[in-house]
Parts: sequence; structure tokens; C-alpha cells
Amino acid sequence: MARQERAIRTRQAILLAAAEVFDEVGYEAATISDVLHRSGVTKGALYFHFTSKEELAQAVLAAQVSSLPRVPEQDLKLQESLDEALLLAYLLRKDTGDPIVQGSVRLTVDQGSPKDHLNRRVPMQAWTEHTRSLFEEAKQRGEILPHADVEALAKLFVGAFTGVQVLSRIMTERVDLAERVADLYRHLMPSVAVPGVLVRLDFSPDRGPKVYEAAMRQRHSEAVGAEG
Ligand code: XVR
Repeated sequence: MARQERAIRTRQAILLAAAEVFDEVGYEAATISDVLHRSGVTKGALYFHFTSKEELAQAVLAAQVSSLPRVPEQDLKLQESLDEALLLAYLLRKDTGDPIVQGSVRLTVDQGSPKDHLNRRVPMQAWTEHTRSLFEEAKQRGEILPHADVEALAKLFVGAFTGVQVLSRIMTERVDLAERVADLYRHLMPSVAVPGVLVRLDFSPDRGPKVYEAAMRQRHSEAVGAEG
């Protein structure tokens, strides 16, 4: 294996271990030595990649949006938006979830202390920008009502998703998250989508696992393709 590829894998293993530790005990209580033991890499390797707990946490925060696989393309951009939300809900589930996404989301929503110097805006800005650009495309295709402000909509959706996520974690350990997210879209979309698009959207919460399988198949075939 090329040295560079090995370094990437080591960094990924450290990031995964860090996300798991942050998810289990939170930022305050986590220690670099927890991450070191969990990751199984050497102390030298860990410090080569990350020199502080803060740096580890910031890297986990930065990986939040990029660690999600791309959802399969749909005829409607607004369906893709809903599919992304259902995919994220699926990856946040305890049993089937993705540790990086879970750990990163805990770091984002835990209030922490001003002294911890974590920049929790990083993933939120990335989500808002990503959602804005998807809505922008939907608008250009005529899916969105002409008076709608896509920038404001993006902030509304990111905030609303975060809200139902926090509530669902408190009330049901996120067992009902897919349902809450589907509900959210069912109630917001009538003030976003043009009528002809609204009737074509599939709001069923069980799209989550299907979108996940399809996204992983797509990611796999792209990786194989890239190896050439
Ligand atoms: O932007 C998002 C989507 O477009 C759906 C609205 C999801 C934003 C998730 C934000 C993240 C941070 C805390 O979730 C939290 O609960 C995909």
C-alpha cells in the first residue's frame, strides 16, 4: 500500500475512534488517551495527525456533511432533499447508524462551554450551504414557489431538522426520527413546492433504509470505477 494511502487510513481510524468516544462521553469528559486506546494506532501516529483533543473534535465536526454518501439522483430535486434528510435520520439511528455522523452531531448540539473553543458553526454552515444550493437548483427547475427565499428556507430546514432530531433523541432514542422527519417535510413542503411537484413527492419514512442501500451501492461502484 502506498504511504499516502496508509496515512489516510490511519487518520480515518483515529477520526472514527474519536467520534465514538465523543458520542459516548461528550467532549468535556473525553481524553486523547481514550481515543488512542480505541483506535489501536501508536501514540506517535496519533500525534502526527492530531496534536490536541480540540483538533480531533474539530476534525470530527468537519467530517459531518462529507461523510454522508450522496443520495441517488431523482427526477425532483425536492425529493432528493427529503431523501437526504431520511438518510441522515437513518445514519443517526442507534442500531444502524454511522459513528462519525452520530459523534459529530453530538458535538454540534451539546452546548459545551465557551472555553472549549469548538467551532460548532462549521457543520451547520456546511449543511445550510448544501441545502441552499439544492433548493436553488430546485427553484431553477420550477419546483419551488417563485416568491420563496431559498437562503431563508435552508436555514429553516436545517434548524427544524436539528429540532426534531434533538426531541426524538430525548423522547425515543431516535426510534421515531424518520417519522418525525417525514412529518416535518409533509408539513413544510406545501409552502415550498409548486402544487404539481407536491403531489409527486414520496413522504414515506421507510424510504430511509432504501435510500441508504442505493447510496452505498452507488458509492461502491464509483470507487471501483475510480480504481479503473
Ligand atoms: O440540512 C439538512 C438536510 O438538508 C435536511 C434538512 C440536515 C441538517 C442536519 C444538521 C445536523 C446538526 C445537528 O443535525 C443535527 O441534529 C439534509
